[in-house]
Amino acid sequence: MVEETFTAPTPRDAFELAREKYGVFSALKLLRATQVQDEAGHLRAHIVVSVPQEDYLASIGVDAAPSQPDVLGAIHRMMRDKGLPASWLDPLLDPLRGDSMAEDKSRLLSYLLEEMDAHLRVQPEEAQTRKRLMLIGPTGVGKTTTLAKLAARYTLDPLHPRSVALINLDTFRVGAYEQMEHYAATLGLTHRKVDTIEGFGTALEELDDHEVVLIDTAGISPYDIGRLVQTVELLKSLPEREIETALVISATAKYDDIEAIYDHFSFVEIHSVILTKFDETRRIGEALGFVLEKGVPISYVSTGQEVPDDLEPADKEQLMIRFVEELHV
Ligand SMILES: Nc1nc2c(ncn2[C@@H]2O[C@H](COP(=O)(O)OP(=O)(O)OP(=O)(O)O)[C@@H](O)[C@H]2O)c(=O)[nH]1
Ligand SMILES: [Mg+2]
Repeated sequence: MVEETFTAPTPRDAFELAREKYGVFSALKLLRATQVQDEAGHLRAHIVVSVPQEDYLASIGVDAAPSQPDVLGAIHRMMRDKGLPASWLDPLLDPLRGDSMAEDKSRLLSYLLEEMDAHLRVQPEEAQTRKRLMLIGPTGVGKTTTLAKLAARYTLDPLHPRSVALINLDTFRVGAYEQMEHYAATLGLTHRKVDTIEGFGTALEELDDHEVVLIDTAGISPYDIGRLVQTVELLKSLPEREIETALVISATAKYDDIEAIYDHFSFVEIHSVILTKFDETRRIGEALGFVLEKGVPISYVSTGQEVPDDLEPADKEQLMIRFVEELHV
């Protein structure tokens, strides 16, 4: 990496200058930004960026890679920039170095998109089956809202309306019971609050005649050990053969954070991922990259706060279209 300084009226303009010089594919990093006064007394922004060595050499006319421009590197950086992890990209791109395909941007792109399409998994919605579904995940991602949307979706399904009951394992947060009670009352559903392992088992037995039982849990922050221990005990007590778990993740989260959340919940088998807050990001690559890497299917996608409208079963084609659209932004 080489450090280079750019000066402009604002830090943003200065960074734009760097982008103009090196192109949007260059992995520029902002190191420092300071404000200085020029001779005429005007405030100017100085920024220092680090520039990849080969880009810097190319900018002063020294070709560090005499054979050809690094198309493969550019595609790698673009996909990284859109959120896909290097751990997924490298095994696909590294073997192509030296291959003629590595010089062809559109072939490389189609190859990666085909690989994504081939490996991205979605869980089809099965309208007629009995279901015991528990939503788990960090605080505030939209577990309870999604649960309410699912409850409405299953209850009001025009082809296969199902009897739905709700269980609330969130005994931690003030207002959690009321939030769920509100949704249960709106839809006319049975609703149980449970705070012990025995109570959980009893509630499941009593609700056995319902086709669908949706179970809400408390959001757990990775730093809340007490809550984690209690929730682990509850989850471990499950009759596992029957209860399906969906990990709820916000599509606005960064890859590393999603990974930390996933590891955090790794004590329980995760059957699918529900992605929320799709309306709040233009960068779904982080979330898609994560499910690709883990091979876990996406079951639903939440696209807003409206209950029950803003929820869709995951559709691979739609997800791919959205990702491709984001490549051009
Ligand atoms: N924009 C947007 N907001 C959402 C979406 N899903 C949920 N929300 C909002 O996110 C906030 C938190 O939603 P909850 O359903 O209470 O989240 P939770 O995961 O149950 O939260 P805890 O129980 O506190 O862990 C609410 O304001 C929801 O309306 C979504 O897809 N898009
Ligand atoms: Mg909740």
